[in-house]
Amino acid sequence: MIAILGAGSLGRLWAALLPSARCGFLPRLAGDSEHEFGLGGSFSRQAGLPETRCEYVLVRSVPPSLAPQGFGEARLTASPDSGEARTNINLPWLQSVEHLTLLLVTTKAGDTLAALDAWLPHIQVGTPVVLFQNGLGSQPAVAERWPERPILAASTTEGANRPSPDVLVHAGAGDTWVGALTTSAADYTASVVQQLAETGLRIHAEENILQRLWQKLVVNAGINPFTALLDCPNGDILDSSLYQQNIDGLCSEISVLLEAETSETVTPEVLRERIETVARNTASNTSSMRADVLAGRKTEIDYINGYIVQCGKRHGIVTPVNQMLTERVQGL
Ligand code: KPL
Repeated sequence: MIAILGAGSLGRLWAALLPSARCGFLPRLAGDSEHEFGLGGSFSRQAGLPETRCEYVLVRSVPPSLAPQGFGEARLTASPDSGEARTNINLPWLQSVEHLTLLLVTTKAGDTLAALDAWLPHIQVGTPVVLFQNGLGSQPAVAERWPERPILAASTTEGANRPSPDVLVHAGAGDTWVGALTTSAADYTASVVQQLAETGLRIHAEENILQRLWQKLVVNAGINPFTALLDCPNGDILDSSLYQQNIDGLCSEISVLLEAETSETVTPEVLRERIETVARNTASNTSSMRADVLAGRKTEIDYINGYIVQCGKRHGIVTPVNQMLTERVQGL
């Protein structure tokens, strides 16, 4: 069985696409206030939509008991919403964590340590754990806390969002890279890739997942805070004076830091081009940070531009633009 911890957009996407008989959500035992109790149950996949845009409707159901030993008692029923246009995908809460082949962690970056602290004592040490958090910081912290476990990280460009609490939209197909963070995890990468590939999504094994996470971090650092501060879709930041006045400074800071942290030399111009290519390709998207602000959730700024600032401090590199963006988003 594959367990999913965290029922945000990405967790629901995996749940909707993995074989339903082989996966289920774990109730949250700890974490932030956005508990997923009462989620789970069944997804309805709406037929007739273009392949690149599928909508899933989540039907709320009775929450399981919160105690790990008791959560097997909660059986969930199939969705009553089985109209002709929809194919139901049953998605139960997990009945047990005894025979897990995989744990997917799709919690927000800031909730991850607490969520795993609560669950890992109940999960066998040999179960691979895949971290899907945005930004950087939470993944190395998990690997440091449980070095004996097979901990992997994933970086994905799948587009998924929730236009309303019970609807998941798979807005665009992308790629997902998975790689080992702890030593023992290397032996598990192939089997994890194989299990995730059952979704039909494009999954790749990645030798250097930290480098891949840095590449995504740069793009998020150059798009997300601007969309949150300007309250606009990704593409609209490009013409704004806030972006125009700060993007070169931001890219210079990151370029110096990348060299110090990863020994990779990438010019500020190349970084800017990468950021703007993604902003143009996802022009009408609402970034995850803007979505968090709109929904009144805590943002992941501390794991994106805030992580860059912290990393700069470790290397004695000043990062005033990242600092300014972090503080302004924190103040929203
Ligand atoms: O990953 C993203 C996010 O919103 O967090 C981008 C690349 C900005 C796409 O929206």
